[in-house]
Amino acid sequence: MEKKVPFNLDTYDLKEELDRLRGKVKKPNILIAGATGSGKSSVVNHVFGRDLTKVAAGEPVTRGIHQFMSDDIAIVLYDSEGYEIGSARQQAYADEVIGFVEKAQTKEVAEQIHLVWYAINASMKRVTPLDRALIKQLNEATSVAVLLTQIDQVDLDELTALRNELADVVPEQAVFQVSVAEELLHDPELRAHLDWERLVTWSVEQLDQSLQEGLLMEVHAESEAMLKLKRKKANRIISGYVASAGTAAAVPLPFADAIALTPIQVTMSVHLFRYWGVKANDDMLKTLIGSTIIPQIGRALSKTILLNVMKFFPGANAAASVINATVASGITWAIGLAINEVAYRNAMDSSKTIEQLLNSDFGSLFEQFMEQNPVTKKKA
Ligand SMILES: Nc1nc2c(ncn2[C@@H]2O[C@H](COP(=O)(O)OP(=O)(O)O)[C@@H](O)[C@H]2O)c(=O)[nH]1
Ligand SMILES: [Mg+2]
Repeated sequence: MEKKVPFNLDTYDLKEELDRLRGKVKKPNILIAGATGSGKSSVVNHVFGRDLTKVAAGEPVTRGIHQFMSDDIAIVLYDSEGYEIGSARQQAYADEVIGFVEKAQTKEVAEQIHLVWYAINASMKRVTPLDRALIKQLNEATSVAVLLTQIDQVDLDELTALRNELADVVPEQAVFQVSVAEELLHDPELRAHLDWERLVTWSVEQLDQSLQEGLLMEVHAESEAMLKLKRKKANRIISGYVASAGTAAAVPLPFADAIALTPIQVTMSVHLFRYWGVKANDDMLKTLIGSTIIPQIGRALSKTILLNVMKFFPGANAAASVINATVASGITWAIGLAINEVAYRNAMDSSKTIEQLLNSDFGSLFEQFMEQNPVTKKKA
């Protein structure tokens, strides 16, 4: 049997682990299409909270389409230059875009275009035959969201007319009305007419599970609906680590020292912090984990819960300080959910820092999730 070396957080190479994680995250490829001035850049800036075309390095992949990617950005963005409405370039643009997407779809999945956001300026009050033809073709190749942009400039009848023009081109659920006008964004009543949250939810659902995390990481989540979606989707990250904790089996759990973490749970914690965009360098993360999470897990496990775990799971052998796979999975699950909940609370209300929240809430959340877990919950 493999000899177990006690885990040491101080010597744990967080950076190496982060690089490995970063390399593993698959990135969704998103193409932004539509006429010049339709609002493509404004959409990107609003959804991602920053101008990704400025942050990332851009490289032309065709005459008019640029690819923007960076190690620190979890999506790859393709921005097409667009065309002046009515210009001769219009048809050339359509040919270029569909040619690019159709070619991409012949490649391996990682290189395909996973999503298109097609912007139509609602204030133009029409959908051109070229838009219709191009959207139809794109929709046969991949998932296309049609964004009716700048809706602050039109009335409801005009919007309805535009939607009707799209009715035979894309499903109704794939049409989104948006605007970045402050007077709409900041008015609760008017905001209800905007589909920003629905656009993100729909887009996430179009993606393969392995690609969803990248999009959710980059989305600038502010609203409760968006943050809840992010919280829910984190379950997939957590279950990956729960599975590896299970297969690692016979995880040494020196709970007496209150160091109930193994590399699996530390990596999961870091992964979740990154997913939620917690801005902290490696040393800060180590300190956070070491000073806030570990002692609380230790305390929780050493009181009632662990006794119950021991009692009901014969595989958990207190004398040997070794815990069986089922119990290791349960603990990992509870740590993951507790960190996820803390990060969600931090995003909902930034009046407390992540460190304060970890100190005040993590322990009770951990116990609560241990109780809820079908594996580790106490039996009456
Ligand atoms: N009123 C209004 N103007 C917008 C909106 N979105 C973009 N614009 C304006 O439309 C112009 C073109 O927007 P931009 O995002 O650069 O379009 P792009 O050329 O497709 O990237 C800019 O002057 C924007 O300020 C919107 O929702 N409402
Ligand atoms: Mg632009």
